[in-house]
Amino acid sequence: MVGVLTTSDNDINNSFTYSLVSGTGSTDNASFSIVNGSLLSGTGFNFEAKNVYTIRVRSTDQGGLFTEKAFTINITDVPDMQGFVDTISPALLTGWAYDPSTPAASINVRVVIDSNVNYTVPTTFLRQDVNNAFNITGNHGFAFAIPGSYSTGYHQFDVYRLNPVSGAVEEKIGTKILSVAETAAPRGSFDGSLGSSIFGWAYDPDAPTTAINVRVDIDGITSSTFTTQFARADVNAAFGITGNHGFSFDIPGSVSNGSHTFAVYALDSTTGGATLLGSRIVVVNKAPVGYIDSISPTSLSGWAYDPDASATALNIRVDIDGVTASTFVTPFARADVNAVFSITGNHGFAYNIPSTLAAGTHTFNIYAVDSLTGAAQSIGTKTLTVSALPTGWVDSLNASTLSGWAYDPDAPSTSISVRIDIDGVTNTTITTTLLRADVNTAFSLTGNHGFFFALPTLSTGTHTVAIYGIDTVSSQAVLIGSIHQVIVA
Ligand SMILES: [Ca+2]
Ligand SMILES: [Ca+2]
Ligand SMILES: [Ca+2]
Repeated sequence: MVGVLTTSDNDINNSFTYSLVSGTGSTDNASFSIVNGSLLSGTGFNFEAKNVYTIRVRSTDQGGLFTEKAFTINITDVPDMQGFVDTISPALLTGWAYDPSTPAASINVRVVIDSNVNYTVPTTFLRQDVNNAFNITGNHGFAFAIPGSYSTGYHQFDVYRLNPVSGAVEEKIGTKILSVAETAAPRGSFDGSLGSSIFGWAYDPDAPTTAINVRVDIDGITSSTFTTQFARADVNAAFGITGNHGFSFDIPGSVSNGSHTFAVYALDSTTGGATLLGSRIVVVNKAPVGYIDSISPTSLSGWAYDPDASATALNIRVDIDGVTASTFVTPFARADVNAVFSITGNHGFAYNIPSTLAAGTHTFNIYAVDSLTGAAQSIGTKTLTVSALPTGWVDSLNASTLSGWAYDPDAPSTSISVRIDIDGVTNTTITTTLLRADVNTAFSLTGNHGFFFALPTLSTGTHTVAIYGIDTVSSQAVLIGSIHQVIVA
């Protein structure tokens, strides 16, 4: 706007409208316009090209009476910039600059990127257009090869003309914005599912240190969007990146049991565009839970149930030393377990440990079999050390006495207990208190391993006598020899 037009009139309360009219002084009317009483410039002015304009204006009152006047408009000079930034591309920033004190010489400009990094760039190219416009000579064009690459988004390039002597900034000659477009879609993987969660990784090559958003669709419906949560050292190493790019997503409890299609998308760090990382069928299912309560040389007991079928007995598998030894269905109710978990049905088990296990330590792995998937879920591991069983010999037995020897290979210097059953009823338990040098020599033993026992008076007739060695570890009674018959006349 050049100015506001007013009119003086002896009448008060008049109003006026203005227009540009032909006549004396109307030479430059075409360079102006009048809107609502304001004089507006129709073109840009250049002091060097034309610095005086004349126009003719008519003021008309509400009654149609008018007056006209010619105006002279002087253009004020402002210093021209001795430089300009013409173009920017991802590779190149171009422009020109010269110093009026040395108009034939090349000078330097300073390029400041994102108010941070700066470069000094010489004007090395001939710009004939510049030279013509300013009536100068020499090379005043510059072309700055933009170093490196810039992350997606906007970057500001400010350019300054430098004093050819001091190197100080003379003036800013322009600013350009470099818009770095999206270059790469996210990468990642939907690795799989584990229990009630799915997991994988994702990153955007345009922002390789930044966690990005991941979207999970279940059966075609978006379930959740979240950010990659933790570092995946393997991924970071493989791609030479840093930051948190791993994700784990807990399957919502509202998803019903059974097979569902899970599709996982990585969302671009800039555009938000979705890149499919993978689609998998995931069987949503809760694993069985259970516990091994105890193990003894003869029995292993515990309980298990599948939360998806909590009223139903389920299969138990017993592996001994890595080999499946037995599978069975939980056969009896455990009132305590049912009460704690508010369930019903038979979830208790007691497994009879085979008597044929060799001496030594054995590992028992117990699995509960998922009611839906059939997958074996470990509910615990126990070890059991099976001792070597006692051995011995009955040297003599008659109606009044018996003698012999017995020892436990696990305790070769220790006396052991010997139990004597008469007619199927335990009569007494004695200890091997007698030195048997022959036995010690024969079996490389020390200590006392012989026994002698005076039988109680037996009634007339036939009686059975059974002699057992008692294991030092398990207290298992092992028959020595066979069950003997004694006939009392
Ligand atoms: Ca991207
Ligand atoms: Ca289940
Ligand atoms: Ca033993």
